[in-house]
Amino acid sequence: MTLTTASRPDFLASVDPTGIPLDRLRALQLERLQWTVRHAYDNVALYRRKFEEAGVHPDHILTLDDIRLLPFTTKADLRETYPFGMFAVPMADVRRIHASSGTTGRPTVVGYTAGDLDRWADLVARSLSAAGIRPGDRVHNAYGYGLFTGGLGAHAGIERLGATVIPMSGGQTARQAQLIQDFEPDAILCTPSYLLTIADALEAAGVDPRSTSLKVAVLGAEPWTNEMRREIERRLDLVAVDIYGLSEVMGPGVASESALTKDGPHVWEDHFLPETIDGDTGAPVADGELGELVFTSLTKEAFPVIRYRTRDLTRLRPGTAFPAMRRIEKITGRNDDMIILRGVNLFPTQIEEIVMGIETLTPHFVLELRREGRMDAMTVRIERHPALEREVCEAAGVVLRQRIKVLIGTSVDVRVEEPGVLPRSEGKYKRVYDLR
Ligand code: DLL
Repeated sequence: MTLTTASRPDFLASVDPTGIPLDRLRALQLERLQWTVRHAYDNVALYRRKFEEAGVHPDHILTLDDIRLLPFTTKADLRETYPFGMFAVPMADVRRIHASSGTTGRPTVVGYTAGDLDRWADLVARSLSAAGIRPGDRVHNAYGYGLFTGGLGAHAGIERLGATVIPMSGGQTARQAQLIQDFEPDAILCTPSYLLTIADALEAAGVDPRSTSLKVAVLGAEPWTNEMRREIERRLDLVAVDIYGLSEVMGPGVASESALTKDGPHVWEDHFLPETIDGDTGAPVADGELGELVFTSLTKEAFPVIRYRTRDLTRLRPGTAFPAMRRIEKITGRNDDMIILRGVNLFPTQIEEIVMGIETLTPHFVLELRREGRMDAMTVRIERHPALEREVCEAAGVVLRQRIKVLIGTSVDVRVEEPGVLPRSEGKYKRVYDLR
């Protein structure tokens, strides 16, 4: 057990994200990368084995670019070592465990030391502050509490910021709508799709969603487009910003957006080193090019991750609101979400973008995939606008089908449904139903 931080208690501490010069940040990253690689090698059998197989040793990491010598880590590695095999500290030093259910197979399990929880709270507080939330504000937290990192991760950050947390969790939507009216929160944290469900519930209760006390929404945990952002901002009269994270790397607050620039989440690079790679070959792609996002943690004690492949697709961009910290472009989708329809690749967010561009349509849609004979077929089932005539909505459905054909290059069916027919989000929304 070599936690070499004991003699240097500030070694893993956060920096001022606004003011840090780039050369200082890069020097700090290198020092922390070297510490992380050694920590993982010394304490996690799987990392030691993979490093040895790749012929690489912690002593070989002399520059930040040397990270490319290291093997990638994938979800399969986490499954192989289920449940605690990749923890790098004794279990007695683990203060909390989270797990993601995953769609197939065993869940992935992650752990945190007291120091990890402390840094996580700092980073969520930093993210919320970037979103414009201030000490003393009231924050309605509708991310799910429990093994999911969203609820408890956001919770600690709200408290750390000095704001007041309303720990709602997900579900009981009518009650959420009621308590938003009664407690008058300044900000809400939840998935973008769930915020739409809450807006519907407010309307169902006879409340104009634009009339609430909410001024800021910090939304993440699922892909969403800038078109959806505009719809949410219009419908609820607030500022919506994007927060990104994943449990394997920490949870919410790996990267977050500034309310001033709203130009994609800044990666908190004092704690995480991002890379983008070609998903097929693993070769690095240049900043600015589309690739799979890969993270190496720089300060995690219980669960260090080395070159973890997120499956998320994005581009790295230069920092703006936080100049030294690179941004990620809004995530368009995951490798795993990609639908291949008769040879054409498409992401649900592309459909979302088109739907949100047609004013007479609602954001409530799902995609159904079926097999017709030897061909795959996709139906977009979309609810009609409750305030509009059926014919108007049917016409909008025809426009949707034409735009999908032109912009994505594939023919789909569009079925306009009655309001309230489709399932509503209570957290991460399931948009695609594969019935093949
Ligand atoms: O969803 C952590 C989180 C909670 C982030 C609350 C933000 C807010 P997981 O359940 O492990 O963790 O899922 C991680 O969700 O790899 C992305 O595919 C997706 N994701 C998370 N945030 C965003 C975002 C949490 N802002 C997976 N935009 C990630 C797009 C996101 N996708």
